[in-house]
Amino acid sequence: MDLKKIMAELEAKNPAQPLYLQAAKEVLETIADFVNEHPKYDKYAIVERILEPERIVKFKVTWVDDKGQIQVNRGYRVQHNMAIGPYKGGLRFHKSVTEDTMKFLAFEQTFKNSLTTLPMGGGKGGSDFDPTGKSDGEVMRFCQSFMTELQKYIGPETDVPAGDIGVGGREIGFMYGQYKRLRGEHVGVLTGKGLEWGGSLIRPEATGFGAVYFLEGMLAEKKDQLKGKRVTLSGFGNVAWGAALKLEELGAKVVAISGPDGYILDEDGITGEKIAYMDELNQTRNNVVAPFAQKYPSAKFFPGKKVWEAKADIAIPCAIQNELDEQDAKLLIQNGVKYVVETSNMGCTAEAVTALQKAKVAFAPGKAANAGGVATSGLEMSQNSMKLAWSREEVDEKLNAIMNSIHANCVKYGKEKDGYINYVKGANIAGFIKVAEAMIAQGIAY
Ligand code: 2IT
Repeated sequence: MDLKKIMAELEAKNPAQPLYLQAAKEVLETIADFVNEHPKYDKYAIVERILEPERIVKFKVTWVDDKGQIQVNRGYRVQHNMAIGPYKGGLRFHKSVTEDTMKFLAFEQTFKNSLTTLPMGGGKGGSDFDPTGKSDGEVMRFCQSFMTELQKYIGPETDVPAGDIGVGGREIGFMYGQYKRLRGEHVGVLTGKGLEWGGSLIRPEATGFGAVYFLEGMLAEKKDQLKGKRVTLSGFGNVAWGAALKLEELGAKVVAISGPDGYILDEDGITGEKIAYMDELNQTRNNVVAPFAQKYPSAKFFPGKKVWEAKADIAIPCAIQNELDEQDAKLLIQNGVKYVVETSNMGCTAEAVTALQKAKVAFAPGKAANAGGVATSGLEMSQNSMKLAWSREEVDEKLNAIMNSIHANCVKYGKEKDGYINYVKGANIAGFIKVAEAMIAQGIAY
């Protein structure tokens, strides 16, 4: 493959889509040598084909707010690649959502889902609807309107959405109810459902748990251990919450969390009821972490500052794309951070990743480290198909095994001559192989 030519064509074809171009470039740069060693991929134009989403649905979502005013939002579903299973991926409700955001996330999801070992293709959707400060009624009306259109394009064997930023159990419930009403079917069309109506145990915790299981693999690779390590997390959503729970259980000390308004440093550690409070704050959808310091005297709030300035051994970004830039990466290196587990999707800029890798910091990319969320969604789909529910232990054991397998695959394809593990390269190659082989086997279909 001619990397320069492909990137130039991609840039010309996707103007004003910097996120998609960033995600694509990172993958292309790391798989180029591998692809060139295997001429069949070029023969079947796999790289060119994988870069084009199979379908993008973009629609209008009209709803009425509490004041009786009519609001208009945009809805999206990018059905990126179905080679290895039905489209699968979350829905994001956030004011920053554009077609570019959706495309980059769906592209990443295809590789991530391939890594999980489960049969899931890649997709992503969402809306520029901003849940901040909205009432339950407003959220419900929005979700119902959104699903009224989306239901035309999804189904348990075609496309199975789930949550992402701004979409949790409440939103999944409202959307599931509307799908059921319109279609008259109680089927596994969404994951992240409530336990009483087809959901899986551990799904809410899964992304955070999975990231910590992946981190255990990274530590073991360096004959290191988690116990006693200082950890900084960004974000206080589902993902950071799940990570904090597992980190406490395994004896690490979370000293800082953050929100869009600044960060919280708590030298006593963020443990027990403080972790439950993280979830409470998240449920309000007010998008501020400051109240944490009012509630807990040991916690200090640093308004407008990024959490990466706190001293730590391990940093786990759990917020949003490009939340950690080159300057932050340099700060982490300076502060002695040895492991960065990117748990947000494309949480680090390309320059940040390069800086970390240059300094030989162990760096796990989101598509590997955060795959536990979608993997557990895959397990929810299995349980729905079998019409039964596994125990907490069963789900957790499977999640753990999946994360170990992803880690092993990253090491297999990412170990460099000097022993440093390039997890980005490993994840991209391992994710690519499965999708590419399936596409070749299925003929020139997509
Ligand atoms: O980014 C992600 O992998 C998710 N938001 C979870 C997707 C899913 O289908 O569970």
